[in-house]
Amino acid sequence: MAFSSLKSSMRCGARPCARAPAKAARRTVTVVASSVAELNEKYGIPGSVEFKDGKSGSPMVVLKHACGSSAEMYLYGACVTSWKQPSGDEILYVRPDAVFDKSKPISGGIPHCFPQFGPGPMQQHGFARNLDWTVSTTSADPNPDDKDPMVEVVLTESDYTLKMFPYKFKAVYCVSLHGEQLNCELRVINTDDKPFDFTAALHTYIEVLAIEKAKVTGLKGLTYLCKAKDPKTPETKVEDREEVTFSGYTDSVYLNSPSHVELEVGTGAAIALDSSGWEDTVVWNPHLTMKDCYQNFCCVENAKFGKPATVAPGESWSATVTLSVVDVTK
Ligand code: TA6
Repeated sequence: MAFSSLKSSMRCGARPCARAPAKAARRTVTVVASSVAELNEKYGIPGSVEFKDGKSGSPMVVLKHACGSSAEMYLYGACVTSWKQPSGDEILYVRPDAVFDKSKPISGGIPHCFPQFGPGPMQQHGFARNLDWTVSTTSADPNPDDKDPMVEVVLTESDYTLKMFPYKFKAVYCVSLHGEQLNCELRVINTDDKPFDFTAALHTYIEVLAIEKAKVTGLKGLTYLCKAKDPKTPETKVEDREEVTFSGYTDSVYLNSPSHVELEVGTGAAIALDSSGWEDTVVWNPHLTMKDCYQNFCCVENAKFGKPATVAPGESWSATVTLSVVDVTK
């Protein structure tokens, strides 16, 4: 963790952008690449989009922006595990108990919850976080003033998913760097001949200096489901705090939250989440149930939970979030 230099990296040159525009350099092929060498051959853009073996040999993609920011995403779970500022400061958090051998979902970064946020009949947070996603396209703009690297991955139904979610679907996840900002866009297409419902979230783990110093703003006045006592029968409450702080186990689903929410991380910096389509915000800190690490992170999750998404055959649902670093001392 190197938040001490975080403020010096806030050049704020980047503009909010839900998704990178069409790029001049684009690599799209239809053949499924299985090794890192093949992935680089088919989709790699040297210096901007590179594939490598990550931990436990699990393939990952590294995005590098010309401004010096970077991001890493494992294809297993399409889990973004790193987003760094040009200073080298890491913004995301990966729990010390995280494993990368595909025996369980990666615990940290930005795991997917789809097609169930939970709790519910399916495994906790659905199956998207414990399946390999397939690369569909990459791009990077050769214009040196605005060189946005992007990777798009897809997940479709399989015998495994059909047992839990009996529908054909295509989930398309696009991750890009716009300057120092991280953009994540999820689109779920119904490729079946009957409608389906789902709930979803991006379970974003953000590193904090110390949980006692962390504050989430933008939630005052909202109705929330407090899952702290019993996640299956949450209590409905109304948030009266300007700043949500953490003095114990916290697991709250804020319904109809605003598009802009911030997490102050305790260093004078905040991580802003600007979203569209997600509708709800989940705030989670495990407190003493995870003694080894609860001090170091807070999850602020964009979710579609209160009102599940309903998608008709041939239709799609989409949502975006842009994460950026904000200087709250100014
Ligand atoms: O998003 C919050 C939450 O649903 C909590 O209820 C808690 O169970 C947590 O996620 C679990 O996440 P994990 O990645 O450990 O399955």
